Amino acid sequence: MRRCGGASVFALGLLIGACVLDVDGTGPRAMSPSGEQPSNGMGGAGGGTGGAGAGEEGGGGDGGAGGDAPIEGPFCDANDPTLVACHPFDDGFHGGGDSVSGPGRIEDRSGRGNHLVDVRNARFEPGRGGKALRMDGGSYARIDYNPSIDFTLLTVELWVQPAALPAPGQRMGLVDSDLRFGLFVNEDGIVDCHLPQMGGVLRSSPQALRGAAWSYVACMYDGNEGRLYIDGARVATAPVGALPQEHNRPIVVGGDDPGADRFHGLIDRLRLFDGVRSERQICLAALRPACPSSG
Ligand SMILES: [Ca+2]
Repeated sequence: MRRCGGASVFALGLLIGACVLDVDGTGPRAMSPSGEQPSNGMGGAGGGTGGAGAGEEGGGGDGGAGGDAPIEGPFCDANDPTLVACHPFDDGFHGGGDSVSGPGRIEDRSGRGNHLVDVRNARFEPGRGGKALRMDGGSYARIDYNPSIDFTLLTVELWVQPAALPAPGQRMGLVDSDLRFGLFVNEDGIVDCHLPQMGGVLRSSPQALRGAAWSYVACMYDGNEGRLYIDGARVATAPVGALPQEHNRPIVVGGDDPGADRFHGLIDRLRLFDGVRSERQICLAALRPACPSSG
C-alpha cells in the first residue's frame, strides 16, 4: 500500500490526514525467530466443539461448553452472504501437508473460491485454534483479484502473533490490497488500518500487538466510518468515504501489496466480509470471556 506524506497523526481513534508513501524495498526485517507458541488446545476453527481451551487473553473454548463466549454458528458460514473469504488455517495446504516445497494453495472455506494462492515460504503450525500459518519474513500469500473482493462494506479480521515487533522504522503487513485497505503492525506494536481512498489511517496505541503473543485485529468500514478493533475492543473510529471499486488489486496476506513489509510470525482465523460485524460478533471472534448480548 502506498503511503502519502503530510500526515497529521491523531493517535487512538482519530483520522490521520493523509496517507504515507510506500516503503517498498525497506529491506529485510531484523526479527528474532522466537515466538513459538504451542496450541492452546482450542477446538477447530470450524465452530465445532471447542472445549477447555487454555487460551490466554481470557479466550477459551472455541464454540464449546465451559462458560466462555462461544462462536455463534460455524466459523466459515457458507450461508452468510457477506462472507467473502474464510481461512481458519486448520487443514494444511491443498493436497495435504503442513508444508510444501513449491508454491502452495490454501483453500477458502467460505465457498467463494477466494483461495490463498502462490503461498511461499510458509508452513502450518499449532495456532490460536487448530493450526495457523507460519510466515518467516520472506513468505507470501495472495487472494487473486476477482469481483467478489470489490468490497462495498468491509470487515477484515484475523488473529496474529508476531515473532517479534518490527525493527525501528519498519512495519509488517498483515492484510493489504493496494489503495483499498491495509492492516499493518509497526514498531512499538502500533496497528494501522489504512483506508487510503478515504484519506486516512486508523491507528491503535503502542503495544497493541506484542511479540510472541496472540492478538485479534479487525478493521471495519460500515459505509460511514472506519473502525479498528484490538482483542475485541474498538480502539479507533473515524468518518470516511466510500471504498474504491474495481481497482483490480489482489489481497496480500502477510505483506504489503505491492512490495515488501513481509510478516514474520503466525496468522490464524482470517475472515473477510463485504459487510459489517456487530460489536458482539467482533467480541465473539476475539474469544473474549464476556460479550454483549446484542448489538
Ligand atoms: Ca486455525
